Amino acid sequence: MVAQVKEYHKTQPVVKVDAAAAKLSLAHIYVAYIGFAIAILCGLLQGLVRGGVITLPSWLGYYQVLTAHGVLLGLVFTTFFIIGFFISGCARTSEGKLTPLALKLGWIGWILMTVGTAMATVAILSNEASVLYTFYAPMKASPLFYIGAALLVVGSWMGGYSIFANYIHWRKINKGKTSPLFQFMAVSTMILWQIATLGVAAEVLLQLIPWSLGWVPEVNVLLSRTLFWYFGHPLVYFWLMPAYVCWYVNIPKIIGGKVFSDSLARLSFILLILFSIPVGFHHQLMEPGISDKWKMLHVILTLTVVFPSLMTAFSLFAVFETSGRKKGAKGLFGWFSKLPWKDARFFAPMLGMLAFVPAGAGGIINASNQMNAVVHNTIWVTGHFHLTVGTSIALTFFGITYWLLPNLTGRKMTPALHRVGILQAVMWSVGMLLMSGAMHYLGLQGVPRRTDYTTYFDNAEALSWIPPQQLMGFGGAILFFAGILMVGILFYLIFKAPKGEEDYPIAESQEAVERTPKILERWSLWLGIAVFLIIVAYAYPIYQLIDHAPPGSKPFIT
Ligand code: HAS
Ligand code: CU
Repeated sequence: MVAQVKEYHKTQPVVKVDAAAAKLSLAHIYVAYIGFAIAILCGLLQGLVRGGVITLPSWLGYYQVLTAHGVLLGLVFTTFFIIGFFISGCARTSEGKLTPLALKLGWIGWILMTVGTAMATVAILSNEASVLYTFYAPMKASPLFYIGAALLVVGSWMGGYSIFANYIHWRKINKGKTSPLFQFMAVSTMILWQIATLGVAAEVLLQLIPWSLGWVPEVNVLLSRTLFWYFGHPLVYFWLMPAYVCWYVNIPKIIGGKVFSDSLARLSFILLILFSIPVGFHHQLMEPGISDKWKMLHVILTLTVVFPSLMTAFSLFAVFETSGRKKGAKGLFGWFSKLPWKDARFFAPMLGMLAFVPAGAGGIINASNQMNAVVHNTIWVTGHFHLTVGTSIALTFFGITYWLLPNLTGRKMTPALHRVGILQAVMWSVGMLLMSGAMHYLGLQGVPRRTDYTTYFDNAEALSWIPPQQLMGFGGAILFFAGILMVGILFYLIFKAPKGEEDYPIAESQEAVERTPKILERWSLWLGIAVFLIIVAYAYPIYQLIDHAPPGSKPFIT
């Protein structure tokens, strides 16, 4: 192990992110993990309640805890982590620093996001916003929650502008050159986020805030859900793309390889921008009021957006195999044993990639109209997203933390810490395997999602669901301890780990980047096609939802 780490440092130059960029990045990572720590406690409580092990005290509601869990992990941990990661990587690929404008925008964004998060958290903790992370109308939260969510989004736009500003500057001083792959990918992700969040911004600003302030009595529920899912699907790609950045750009360097193809990596990100927005109806396949034809179109586009993920899987295998063969691997699978299994920076994301194979297959099941009828609104879907975002993405973010934190704080990941990191990843995976496996199984039995513990008046069938629900709770408990271990590693990395220099791994490309087609960076073209597809997929159905709006719904408070 020590030899492996030493060997790595012999061949890799150590590059530092400067103090100003490091401070901004760290500020994001810290808030991310504070959200994470509160959320995993909520997760433990939910698991134990659903497993029938505990009942919550009267002052704490199940849906309140569930909302805190979903919002803090799905919206706060992810958004803060992603922007913090991108900011550091953009600095790392711009000779270690960000432009003054990028720094300023980044800090404005961080302040807005943090204030927004605090407002939404207060609303949830005071039981004024038990509406879950999807905040479906007509469930109503206090205006504080919606305004907090809006600030979080606006702040994240500023974070995006910071990344754009730095990228524009890079291209200005490097005229005619192909931009660094990391920056290209960060920009793509933030462009996707810009377009996607317009939907939720419209929903919150035009519908939910006026309604929760009592300015309008009723809300068009179907329109609000459609605007939400216009945002909600690309939201999951906003989580996925940073993990892909790690898999494409960071992991090859860690395993001593190169990016398989710079052009293919860029193309996959462009395809993700084009196809991950006009697909939101795959979350509404079972909803009335949207015609089959439009649902069909969204299903076809959903199956199209699978391609960039398959391209990613292909190029990952190619990187693993070529770097393994370079190290002398023989036979069909000899490369497997050449991977640096004792390096937590590789190990945790690798388990994430493995989980993404069944997770992606589950997604394709969900997207298939007839099968969606079986799984929709069951706890299968909860199983699906704990395998995607909860396993693949979370484990990748843990892996990123193992080099990012020490690189930014001037400390070192010791061999012992690598071992603890590997233990953490194994515990997290085992917990998820049990919990998400039980959820998938229960979903097929028809067990609903988003429900408190109940035996349905001791119905025999519902009673048979309890043992798997206990398994779910058991998995949740393992996850909680794995989460605590992660927070422990984080504290150790911030305060205790030995001082030293940790590399920020950025791989070179196997082919000369000059050969990357220039058209891949012609943003006006890709934005134009994206807008066209969005208009085709959404303009008419939204017009219909407004034109044929049923009577609005009165608020409902859980
Ligand atoms: Fe999903 C519901 C369809 C991907 C997250 N999804 C959700 C919800 C969330 C979520 C949070 O069509 C619930 C929302 C809610 O609260 O209601 N999903 C898909 C499809 C994909 C997909 C088609 N989802 C994701 C990702 C997520 C995520 C990624 C988070 C990050 N999803 C759906 C549908 C629903 C849904 C329906 C609605 C269900 C309902 O009825 O409510 C695809 O993008 C998946 C493509 C992925 C692949 C896998 C490629 C594999 C790779 C790994 C390679 C591994 C290697 C290592 C190289 C085809 C890249 C292997 C090594 C070895 C040694 C073997
Ligand atoms: Cu989706």
